Amino acid sequence: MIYFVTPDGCDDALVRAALVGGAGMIQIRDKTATDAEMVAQARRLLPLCRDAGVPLIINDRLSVALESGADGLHMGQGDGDPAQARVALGTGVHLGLSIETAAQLAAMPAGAISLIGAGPVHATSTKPDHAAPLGLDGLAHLVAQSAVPAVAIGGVGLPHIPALKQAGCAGIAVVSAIASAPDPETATRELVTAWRYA
Ligand code: TZP
Ligand code: MG
Repeated sequence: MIYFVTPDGCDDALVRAALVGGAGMIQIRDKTATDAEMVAQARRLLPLCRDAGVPLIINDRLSVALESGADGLHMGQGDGDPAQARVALGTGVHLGLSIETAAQLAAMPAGAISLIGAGPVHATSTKPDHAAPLGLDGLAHLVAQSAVPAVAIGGVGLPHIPALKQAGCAGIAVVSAIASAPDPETATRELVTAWRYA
């Protein structure tokens, strides 16, 4: 599964291209938008995502996830208590959590979490404050320990797909492999095809 995570200030056309290209999940991640802007963007994108049968997830902001009616929330390690977020979201709503180390995985309230974003696999300029890269071996080790499905994130793209699928990942989460591609729709389609046949 190819999970498109938006860059800051993402316009709707880029999300549309990822959907048309076959992305299986979308996350609105925008460190520059106001809550109101994120709610408005989520409300515009929800009908497109629903048509495509693709969950729309909000990064970091529980209140935005609740107010917009999005399909779920993705939390980082500094974004509060996932168990409390689970109570607020209710059962059956997607809740993702970023996992950077084995200690974080061990401390995770696994029953509250639908999916982990494990990484960064590689260094990436998309998230300047990222944790130490795990490398493919570190990532594979984390995924093997995880009780919940994992997507790999951080500096990943087409060349890494075979190893990441082999490691047991449920998919890859990407920003620049789609957002910085000359043709984001085609780039998404190539990732989807590569994942399918890896
Ligand atoms: N979390 C860990 S690395 C990262 C996030 C949000 C950024 C991933 O961006 P890219 O461009 O796919 O490396
Ligand atoms: Mg966060």
